[in-house]
Amino acid sequence: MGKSITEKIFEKHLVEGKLNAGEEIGLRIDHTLTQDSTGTMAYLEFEAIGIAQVKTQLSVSFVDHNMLQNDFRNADDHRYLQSVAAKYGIVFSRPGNGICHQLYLERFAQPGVTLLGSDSHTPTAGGMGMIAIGAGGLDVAAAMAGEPFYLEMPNVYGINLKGKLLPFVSAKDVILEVLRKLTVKGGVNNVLEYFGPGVKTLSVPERGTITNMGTETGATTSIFPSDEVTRQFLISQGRENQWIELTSDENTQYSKVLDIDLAEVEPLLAMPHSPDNVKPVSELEGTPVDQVCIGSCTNSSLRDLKIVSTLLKGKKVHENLSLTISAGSRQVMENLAATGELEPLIQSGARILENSCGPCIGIGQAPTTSAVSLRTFNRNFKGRSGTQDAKVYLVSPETAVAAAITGKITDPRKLGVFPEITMPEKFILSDTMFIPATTNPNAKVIMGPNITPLPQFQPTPPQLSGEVLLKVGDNITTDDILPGGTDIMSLRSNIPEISKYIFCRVDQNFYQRAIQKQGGFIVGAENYGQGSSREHAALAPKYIGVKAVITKSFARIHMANLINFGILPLTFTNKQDYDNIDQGDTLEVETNNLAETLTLKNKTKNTEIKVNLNLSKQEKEQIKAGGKLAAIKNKQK
Ligand code: MIC
Ligand code: SF4
Repeated sequence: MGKSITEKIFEKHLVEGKLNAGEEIGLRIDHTLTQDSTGTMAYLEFEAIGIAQVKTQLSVSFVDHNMLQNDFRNADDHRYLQSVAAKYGIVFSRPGNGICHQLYLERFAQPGVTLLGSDSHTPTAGGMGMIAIGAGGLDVAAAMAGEPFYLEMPNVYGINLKGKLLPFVSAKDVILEVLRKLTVKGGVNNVLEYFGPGVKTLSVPERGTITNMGTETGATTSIFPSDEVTRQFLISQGRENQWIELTSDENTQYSKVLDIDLAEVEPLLAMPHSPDNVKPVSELEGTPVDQVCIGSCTNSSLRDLKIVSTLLKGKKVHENLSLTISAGSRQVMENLAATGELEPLIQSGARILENSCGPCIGIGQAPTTSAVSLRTFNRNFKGRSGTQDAKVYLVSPETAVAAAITGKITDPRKLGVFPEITMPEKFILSDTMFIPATTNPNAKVIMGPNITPLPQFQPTPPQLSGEVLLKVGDNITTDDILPGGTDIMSLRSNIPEISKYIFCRVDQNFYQRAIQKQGGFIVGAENYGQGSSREHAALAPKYIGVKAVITKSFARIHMANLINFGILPLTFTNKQDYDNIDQGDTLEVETNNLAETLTLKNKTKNTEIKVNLNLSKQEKEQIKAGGKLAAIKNKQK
C-alpha cells in the first residue's frame, strides 16, 4: 500500500509508538514557533524546565498579537521575550515584522520538516509540505527542551482537488467549502492531506490559506505536497536549497476522501457566529456592511494584497463603511510598495494598520453596535471582534473588496474583468527585523512587574469533590472560556489577574462563585474548547480550583492543555447523562487508579454516572503529578 505525505514525514520523525490511527505516538520536533500572547508563558515554562539552550534545529519567537502599548505591560512582555531569545538560542522576530504564520511560511518553512507552534494556526506551514501542529505553550516548551511531542496518530483524510478556480474565486472559498462539508468538528483526529491534479494550480500562499483554516475543522493539521510550485516559491524567497519533492504514493489509501472540483467552487462566506455556517455570497447580496477588514494569518500574503490593490485601483471605499488592511509581514508591505501597489490602497481611503493580528483578535477596530463586519479572517466567534452584538462574516479578499466598494455584500464576480497579477520571481528580501539566534548564557532575562511567577500545583488527590460551577452547551470556544481583546490579553503573563476573567462573557459571576466554592467542576457538551490554543484557558481555571471538566467531547488542543495542568478531562460514557447533571449539583469522583471508566457520584441527585478518561501512560503521570511540568521535573530527579 502506498504512503501518504503525512505518513512519510511521521515515519522519519517517529521516536515512540506505531503509526496506527488512534495509538499514541511521539514525534521529534525540528522547529518551534511561539507568538507573544502564548509565548511569555511558554518561555516561563521553558525556563522552569531548566535547559541551557533550545535543543531544536530552529526556534523562533514572534511578536504579533499584543501590539498596542497602552501601558508598560505589553512592552515589558516584548522585552522579556527578546531577552529570553538572546539567552537560549532563539531567533527573535521584532514587533512590527509581521504575523507569525505568514513570516514563518516566507522565511523558515521547509518541506519534510516538523513544526510545533503555540498557536492553533501553526498548520499554515502545511502549505509548504511539512507537518506543522498547534499546541499549548507547555508542549512547545517541552519540544524546545528536546522532548518528543505526543499525540494520537490521526487518520489521514484525503482531499482530492481537480480543475482550476474560476475568476474571483480564491483559496478562502475552497476552505470555506471544506468547512461547509466537514463542519467545525469534522476534522477532529484527522490530518487533511490535499492531493490531485488541482493542487498545482494553487500557489504556496494560497495553499497556506487553506491549511491555515483547516484548523477550524478541528483537524490535527493540514498538508499539501511539495512540488514544482513549492520549489518556485522557495526560489523566490532565496531558499531553493531547502526544497525537496514530497508527494503521496499513487496507491495511497486515505481513511476518507473528499472530492472538490475547483471549477465548481463559488464565492462563499461564513455567517455569524461560526466558521462552518457557510453560504454562497450570492444568497446574502444586498446586506448593508459597516466594516471590512482585510488581513490576518489567513489572507495577508502578497498575492492577496496585490489582488486587493488591483481591484481597489481608482475606486473609493464606500462612505458608510470603514476598510482596514493589515499586511501579513513587512516583506509583503515592502514588495507592495516597490511595485506601486500600496498607493491604490492609500488612495482608496483604506485604513492601513500595523503588520499584525490586530482586529482578528479584538485588538482595536471593534465594529459599531450590531454592525455587519466582513473579514478575511478565520474565526467569527461571538464577541471576538470586541463588539458583543456585531455580526462577523468570513470572506475572501475578493468578496471583501466588492463590499468595500459597494457598501453591501456583493458577489465579487460582478466587479468586471478579473485582473492579472504578477508575482515577483524574487521577492525583495530584507530580514532586518529578525534578530538571529545566539546563545549567551550570561544574558540577563528582563522581567517587568506584570510578569508573575508560574503557579505551582499539588499532585492530584485520590478523590475530587465539589460543585458544578457552570454548565454550558456545544462548541464552547477558548474565546468563551478566556476572551481575547486588549485588556484581557495584556494579562497573559499574570495568571492571578487573568483568572478573574474566566467565562466573564458567559457568566459574570463565574469567578466569584468559583472562589467562594473553592473550585469545582465544569460541564460542557460537544467539541468543548474549540479554537485558540491558549493554555491560559486551562491554566487559569486550574489556578482557581477547577478539578475536572465533563463533556460529550473535547477539542484536541484544549484537552491536551487540561491534562498539561492536571485538570481531569472526562467524557460521558452515555451522552444523555449530560441532561442528568445541573449547575450547582455536588459531584464526587475517585481518582486513585485513573481507570478508563470512572464513576461520578451526583450527591445532590443521589445518582451515579459513568464517565470515560482516555489517558496515555504519560498523561496519567502528568495528572498524578499535578501537571506536565511537575511530571518533567519528576523525570529529571
Ligand atoms: C487566536 O487566533 O485565537 C490566537 C489569538 O492566535 C490564539 C492564540 C492565543 O490565544 O494567544 C490561537 O489561535 O491559538
Ligand atoms: Fe493572529 Fe488572528 Fe492568526 Fe490568531 S488567527 S494568529 S489572532 S491573525
